[in-house]
Amino acid sequence: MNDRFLRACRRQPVDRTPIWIMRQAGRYLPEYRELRSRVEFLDLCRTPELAAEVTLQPLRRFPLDAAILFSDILLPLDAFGISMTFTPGPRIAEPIRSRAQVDALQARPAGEAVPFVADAVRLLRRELNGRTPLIGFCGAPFTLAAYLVQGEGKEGFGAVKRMMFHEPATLEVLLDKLAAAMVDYLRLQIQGGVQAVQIFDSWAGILGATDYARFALPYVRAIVNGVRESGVPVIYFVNGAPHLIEAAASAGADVLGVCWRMPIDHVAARVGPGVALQGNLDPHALFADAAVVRERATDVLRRMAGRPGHIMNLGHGILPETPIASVEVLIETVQCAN
Ligand code: 1CP
Repeated sequence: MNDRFLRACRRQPVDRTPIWIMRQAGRYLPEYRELRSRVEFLDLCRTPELAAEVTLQPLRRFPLDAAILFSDILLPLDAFGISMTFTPGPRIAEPIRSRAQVDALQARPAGEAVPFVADAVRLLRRELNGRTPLIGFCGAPFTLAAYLVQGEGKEGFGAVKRMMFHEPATLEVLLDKLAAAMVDYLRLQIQGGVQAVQIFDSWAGILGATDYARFALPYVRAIVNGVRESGVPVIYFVNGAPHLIEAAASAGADVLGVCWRMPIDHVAARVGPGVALQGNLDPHALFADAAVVRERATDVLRRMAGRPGHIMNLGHGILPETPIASVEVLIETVQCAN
């Protein structure tokens, strides 16, 4: 089995730097768009055979070192009975704005609410047959709350920040409930067979350091602690977070996913050797010529050369219009580098 990704998560020696790409299954692939033109996004996620198919699509094209389950961070909110649509971003039918709404939220077990996720994981483990490790994931509580309170994706997420200042205790109750539900959800994926999990904190960067320490970090720690017993490596990706790096590294995850904004060796110097790092090529670099893609990817590798525990990745999700040829150049560059 190709275990260089799992070895790098644990900061063990590897034959070369492993690579996978955040959001590698999805809209930049013509075969995804073709399938998606016939099937609604939520139906793709909720049908194990189709979710497994989309997960495998990038692996058929590229020699990636890990697969990531096809789903979305908001899917497990089904457990709270929250109804949503994707157009293409998520829209919550009734945004959560009041203490009464938060108090009324009660999670069903993930195994009852989203059994299709565990089924997709089991199917994938059979199909992958030990060739490539499978990553499961969830959203971090603050990022999930940002969508739940705002009702949709929106730069700034004013609604969750208003709740944070006006009704901090309400937000804390919501975050507590989300953290507990995500522990249950990740355990379901781990029981199904995922070999690593990533917690996506895409919006934590809108918080100042003091508020991050109160409204984001403790709930990520709760998730990390809640799955630690399984022994599965945990990756914590925080976006837009140069001001939060040391705090984020203290969440207890095995791997810190680094956004594209900082040179990754500067992050390494700030967090020390106790955590592996994942990242962090700017996703927009893939719109450049092959020579530039090669140069930028080599630069990231060079910055991490000799440091145990580096997983090559982008510094945020791959963008929908990304040329396939650039993805090929990126992967070749990593494969040939050491
Ligand atoms: O129409 C479509 O095809 C739907 C587009 C789409 C896709 C392909 C959405 C809606 N989600 C996904 C899949 C998805 N989302 C995956 C699996 C694919 C893979 O990784 O290979 C994952 C891991 C996610 C995670 C996700 N969803 C995040 C965290 C990662 C990140 O990019 O920061 C976030 C913030 C979301 C919310 C979301 N879901 C979909 C969209 C378009 C968005 C972003 C909305 C916004 O602008 O806020």
